[in-house]
Amino acid sequence: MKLIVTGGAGFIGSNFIFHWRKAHPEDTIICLDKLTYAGNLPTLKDILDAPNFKFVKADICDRDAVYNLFETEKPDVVVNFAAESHVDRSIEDPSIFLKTNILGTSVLMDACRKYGITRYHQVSTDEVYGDLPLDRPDLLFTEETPIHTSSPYSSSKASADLLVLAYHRTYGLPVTISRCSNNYGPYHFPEKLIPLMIINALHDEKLPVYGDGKNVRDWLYVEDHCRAIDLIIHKGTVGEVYNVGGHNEMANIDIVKLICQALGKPESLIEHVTDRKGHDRRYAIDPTKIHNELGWLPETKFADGIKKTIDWYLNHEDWWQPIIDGDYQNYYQKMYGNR
Ligand code: NAD
Ligand code: TDX
Repeated sequence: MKLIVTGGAGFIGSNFIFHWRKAHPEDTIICLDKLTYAGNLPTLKDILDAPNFKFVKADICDRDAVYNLFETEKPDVVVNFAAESHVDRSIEDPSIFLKTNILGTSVLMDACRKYGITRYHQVSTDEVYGDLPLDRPDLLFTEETPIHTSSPYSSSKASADLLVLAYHRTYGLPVTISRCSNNYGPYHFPEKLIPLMIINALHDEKLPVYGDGKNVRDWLYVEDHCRAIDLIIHKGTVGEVYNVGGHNEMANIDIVKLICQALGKPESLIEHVTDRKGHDRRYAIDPTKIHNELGWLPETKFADGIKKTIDWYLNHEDWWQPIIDGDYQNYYQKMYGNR
């Protein structure tokens, strides 16, 4: 099988490529990535010259580049991870989110229609369902929960999902969609909660918790997400949406305290800062469908996954130091300077 994996130089896409190469070594992967601020070619350094792998620097919005690639490579499967993925950046400036996440998705699907594929898989998010109240732990997101978005990011992802389903109904494109909760693990870009807190704590810098810190996210180890997408591609039903999550709800403040404890740092580093605009209160996924229909279950317990993740950051300063030495400094000043 030949796959085009878009966004494969980012956090989940790279982990997915590593997963797939191990699980299906006979398959060929072409990674298409624009290498935005969030894309890191060094993440893929060990496989850049490997057999059955190719890296192509291109923008999913560039129709000519995408069509050329499809014409040359004739992929069987397309897995779309490419996106602007950070909620805070979408609040600062939505425009690139609309372009990449919506228009880019449509360009990829047009290429799939034109050249023919056996599956187009869209990597989506639980954020398309909006948020849940903190005082109703019985409520979870199912695939039937209405789309109800809060941020420009989640609105762009929801728009893409609707387009994907429209291409299935209108043109018969063989699509599937996964909507996953918050991932964590190796190669997570330092602007996101868990890596940001680990790296700041290592430098004895303030740990900026938005608002009261009681917002809840449902954390899943990235490898478990990758296995879920693999299963959906192999066994999922075309036209269907699958929620992916591991029943692991945690308040942000508890995650930050846990990181302090694991690194032997004082909780006095924690600083409550101005809340994120429109901040979703709680996400919680009901994964019954993917469990019952495809037999998926998460394998990594949070206690083990967070330990592995912290150890990974401790051992891979060579990966994150160049990132935080670059444009990240300007980003950090702009986002956190006046908070
Ligand atoms: P990321 O920001 O770490 O990586 C995104 C990758 O896409 C980068 O390599 C970037 O260079 C590339 N990219 C961005 N714009 C592009 C374009 N126009 N053309 C080609 N490549 C482009 O993101 P991530 O956290 O790995 O998320 C991957 C996907 O999973 C996204 O679609 C996101 O919405 C979804 N998702 C993420 C999470 C999470 O917790 N991180 C949870 C659920 C769903
Ligand atoms: O400095 C911070 N302080 C803080 O309190 C940061 C960066 C975040 N937070 C809070 C905001 C959220 O409640 O932590 C929580 C997690 O924030 P992010 O890491 O930015 O993730 P989130 O906004 O939940 O979105 C993530 O999960 C769903 C991904 O970035 C999305 O791409 C995915 O769709």
